Amino acid sequence: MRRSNRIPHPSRAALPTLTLASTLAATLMLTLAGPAQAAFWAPESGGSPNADRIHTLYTVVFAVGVVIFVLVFGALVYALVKFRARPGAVAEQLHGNTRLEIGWTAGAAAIVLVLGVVTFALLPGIRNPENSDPAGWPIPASFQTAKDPGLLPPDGKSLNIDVNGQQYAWRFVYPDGDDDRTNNVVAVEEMVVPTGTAITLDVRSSDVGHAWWIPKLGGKVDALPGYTNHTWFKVPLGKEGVYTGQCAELCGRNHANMTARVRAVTPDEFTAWLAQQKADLEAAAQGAEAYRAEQQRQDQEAVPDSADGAATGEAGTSGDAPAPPTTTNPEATADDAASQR
Ligand SMILES: [Cu+2]
Repeated sequence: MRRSNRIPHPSRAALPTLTLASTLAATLMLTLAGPAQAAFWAPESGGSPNADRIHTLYTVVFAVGVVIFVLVFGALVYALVKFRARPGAVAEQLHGNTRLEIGWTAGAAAIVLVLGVVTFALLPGIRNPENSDPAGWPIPASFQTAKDPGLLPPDGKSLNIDVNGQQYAWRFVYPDGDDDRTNNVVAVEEMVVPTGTAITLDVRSSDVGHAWWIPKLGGKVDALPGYTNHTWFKVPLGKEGVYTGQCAELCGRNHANMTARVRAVTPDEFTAWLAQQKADLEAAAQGAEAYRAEQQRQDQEAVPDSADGAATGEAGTSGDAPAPPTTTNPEATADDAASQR
């Protein structure tokens, strides 16, 4: 039995037209998809000057690459068509073309030179922190805990935050310059920062290798146990909002859940947030202190009772009293102490 409903093959002549049309349609679709697809072509940016410069550098290199691609493949397709096999055609036998060879060597060298110059021109702005804006958060001296001048903005002032990766969360500590690490403001999973302010990060890990990356705020930084890596960002004033990222190094079975968020707020909102955090810590510390005092009082009362019964004399350590609260600050853990500089 013969099938009568076969789809006819496109004619030979229609094939190149079809290919060209579909390529054009795909290109148009991707181009017109607009800002939502911007990250398809280039790294995300817009949240910090260093991310913007990474974007610029990428775009320049990409554009040069596109020009080279078009030239090389244009020449290739031209040669394939123009010099394709024909009955009786014999290829010209030649040896070398000095001008052409010097030309493409010099051309390639020039391309490398241009890319090198552009890269080295943009690199300092990507690596080195910028000063805060005049309307940024006035950083109190106690929060300027980054000491290495090579990692600071030119004016030497940054809000320094400890970023600690652990399976499977990011923990942010805002050291306040004193030796008491239990009274430092801590945030988990969401870092809160003021806009218009130079933020420097000390990136560490408590366990395995992680990678800190909020694409709109700059490049990726490894978080490794035993090392401290550094990066920075400055969210422009007026660009308040939430910037999201993801641990960018496979760190275990829940790696996919290790998201990261930076919430940029106005300098005034940040002042209020920080004050609230400090107040909460203070209240928690006072609560713990009151609890300890009460426990001590109860233990002392219990001494006469246990003295006539128990021979051990370890008054107050047993019994059914609930466990004392842990320290007010989850930062003060042993593993963290080990990973400090
Ligand atoms: Cu991780």
